[in-house]
Amino acid sequence: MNGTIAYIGIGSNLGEPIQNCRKAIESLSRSKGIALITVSSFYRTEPVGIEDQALFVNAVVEIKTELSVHRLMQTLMAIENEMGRIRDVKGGSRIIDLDLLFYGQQVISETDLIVPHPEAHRRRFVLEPLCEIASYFIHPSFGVSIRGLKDRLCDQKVVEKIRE
Ligand code: PH2
Ligand code: MG
Ligand code: MG
Repeated sequence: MNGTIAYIGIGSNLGEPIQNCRKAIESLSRSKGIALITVSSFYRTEPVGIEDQALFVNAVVEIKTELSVHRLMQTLMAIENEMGRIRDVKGGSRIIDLDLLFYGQQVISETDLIVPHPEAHRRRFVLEPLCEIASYFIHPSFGVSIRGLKDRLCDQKVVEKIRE
């Protein structure tokens, strides 16, 4: 498949978070115009932002996609909705969260679409799994590798690989 390499952040802290993440990855792999390339380990992570909520399970996947960035976003949201995602409290508990972290080297700043994800470089729960599968990837806004960003992180929240 020709297409663009993209990275998707996956998170869940409701119900069965590991199962939810697996199910979302399965749905991604079945989606038209998306080829799954690599899946990181799963990580148990302390909540960032609203701290009084359950621990998250987070992972990152690398895909290759023929979809435009807007179509890809629609696909991610459709999977979230199919899995019963309820959008109430911003940053609150969720059955599944699929965030577009990077879409090739594109930098997009529209009212409803910001890529790279504006928080990606500040979050250990993103950079630890991402570094596992794409340490060499260059953040298009900063010109720094994922490894470089991870080494400079201020976020001291616990991010622990789940041994399966
Ligand atoms: N997602 C958030 C807010 N806080 N914390 C962790 N550990 N993992 C997440 O995926 C997460 C979060 C908003 O999307
Ligand atoms: Mg998110
Ligand atoms: Mg999200």
